Amino acid sequence: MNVVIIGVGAMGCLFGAFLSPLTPVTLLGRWPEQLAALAQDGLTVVEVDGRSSRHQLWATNNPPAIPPADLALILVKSGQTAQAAQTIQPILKPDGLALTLQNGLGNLEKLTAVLGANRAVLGITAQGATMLEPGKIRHAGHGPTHLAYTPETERRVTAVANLFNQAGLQTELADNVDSLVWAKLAVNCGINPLTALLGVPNGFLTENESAKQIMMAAARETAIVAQSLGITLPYPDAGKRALQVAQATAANHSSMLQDIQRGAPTEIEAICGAVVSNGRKTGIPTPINAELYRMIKLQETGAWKLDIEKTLTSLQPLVSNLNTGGKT
Ligand code: KPL
Repeated sequence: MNVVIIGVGAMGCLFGAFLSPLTPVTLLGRWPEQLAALAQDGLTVVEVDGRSSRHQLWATNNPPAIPPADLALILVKSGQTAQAAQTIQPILKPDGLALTLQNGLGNLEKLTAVLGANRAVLGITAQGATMLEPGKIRHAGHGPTHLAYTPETERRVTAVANLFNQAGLQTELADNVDSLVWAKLAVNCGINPLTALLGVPNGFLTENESAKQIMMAAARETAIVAQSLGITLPYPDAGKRALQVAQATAANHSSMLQDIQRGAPTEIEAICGAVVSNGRKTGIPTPINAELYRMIKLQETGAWKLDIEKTLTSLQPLVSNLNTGGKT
């Protein structure tokens, strides 16, 4: 199976490191320092316990250099998905699959619009990675990957799942896309904006009581919007699920924190923004997601300064309000 990975960030590199011993893999990306580091020294993956491994990866910024692909893994930021779909259109074989493992809502739709429903599929992954420096990542989160399939894609998605499992990436098939996407979304709404605003690793949200409550409330608010759309999440309590993921990825810097730290646009539109707009459609108030969205927008422009106490104090009343059903 010829694999192309779109995106040379931490997650693209992580999947490249797992898959490349088994099958030909090309990474496609534009970040010059990363491409240079990968070409010169390969990729170093540091595990949470300190062990590290080296991997030779082939990465390029030149789409025409890439052989026809059976599988395109989409691991760019959600704001770049439409562009990624255009880029892989001439590379992906007629019976190839483009698989999004990205955060947020709307990625599958963007791939489908360009590649067709027969070639666009979606998965979610509990794997987590942090970029340490060009050519070096920390593998900071372990957990299953779920791939959604339809009758048309089932055979090919099964082949992808088999490849991932052989590579050591625990993978299962799932037949309910919406449940999968919103399950991950609820976790991302809980963890990503708050860690970015506070400038802390995910584990902080399990240790600080106020941060923990805000994380759990944001995840639960997202689950209520999902429910209003008729979507059942695969776990009973989104707040507890966010807590478990924050524990399992304690050492990780969330992707949104990493974006803020390198001055890149965040995925806030596809995460809290999507929850707020869906809540509006079904008449569900989303004060916590709306406030996290507003603060991240300010932080992106440099107008929100890092201040743990101030951030927690301004978010906490929204949680208390939610817990008392709006009655204070
Ligand atoms: O998906 C993630 C992210 O950082 O985007 C989590 C699960 C929160 C792990 O950090």
